[in-house]
Parts: sequence; C-alpha cells; structure tokens
Amino acid sequence: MRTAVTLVEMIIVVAVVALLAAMVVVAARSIDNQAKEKGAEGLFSVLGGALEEYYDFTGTFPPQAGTNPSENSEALYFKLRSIPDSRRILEKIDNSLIKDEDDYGIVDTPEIYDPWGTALDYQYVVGDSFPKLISAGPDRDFDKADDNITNR
Ligand SMILES: [Ca+2]
Ligand SMILES: [Ca+2]
Repeated sequence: MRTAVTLVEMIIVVAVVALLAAMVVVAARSIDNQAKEKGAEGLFSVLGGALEEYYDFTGTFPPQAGTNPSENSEALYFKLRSIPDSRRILEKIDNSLIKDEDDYGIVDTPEIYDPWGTALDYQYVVGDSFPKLISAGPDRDFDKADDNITNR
C-alpha cells in the first residue's frame, strides 16, 4: 500500500510545472513584443507625418545631429517642435514615449523613445528621399540589427 508520492514523482511534477511556467512566460513575452512592434510602427507613422509637414514648411528634412542615437532623437524632437504643423502631429505621440532622460546637446529637450524604452535613432543624409527612423527592437541593441524596426 502506498502512503506517499515518491521523490521521482515529485521531481517529475515540479519539472512539468516549471516547463509550463516557462512556456507561459515565453508566450506572454512574444505577445508583448508584438504589441510593442505595432506601437513602434504607429510611432513611425506619426513621425513620418510630422517629417512631411516639416518638409512642406522648410523644403528640407531635419539634419542628423551626430552618431549617438539619443542625441539624434533629441535633435529631431527639437526640430519638429519648431514647426507648428509638425508640433501638432507630435502631440499624438503617447506621453510615455517622450522623455527627457539626459541632455545630449539641447538642454531640457526630451528624446523620443521606442516602446522598449530605447531612444530612437534618426538618420538623414542630404539627398535621401526620406529620413530613416530606427528602433533598436526588443533587445534594445542597435548593433544587433535582426530585430531592429525601421520606417523604410
Ligand atoms: Ca534631453
Ligand atoms: Ca536590435
């Protein structure tokens, strides 16, 4: 007659529960990343509209500030804010994505962040048909470009 589960049975139950928990975490993370990807695409479409308004008003796109994404993001926000029609479009961006984490050249100007919390990069070389907006993606690393998201 049995009075208790064996140690082996216990280990199997714990392993199965741990496996199920891990699967739930992976699935939840994937759903979360899909939602954030949509958020990044929405952000790019809003910024694309603001860039078009900027171009209509000035005849050019905002210059790229330098090589540091955060600095580029801050300078882009500053430039887009300076044109009334662009500024109006910027107001559609969720407040959680507009943060002033540091001064990268322009004091007290916020930067634009992707849904994972990394400042966007903004690249524009005179002659380009349209500027490039880049999110570092879920891994928050621009150098690992597999999961990066761009507007073109
Ligand atoms: Ca800043
Ligand atoms: Ca990346």
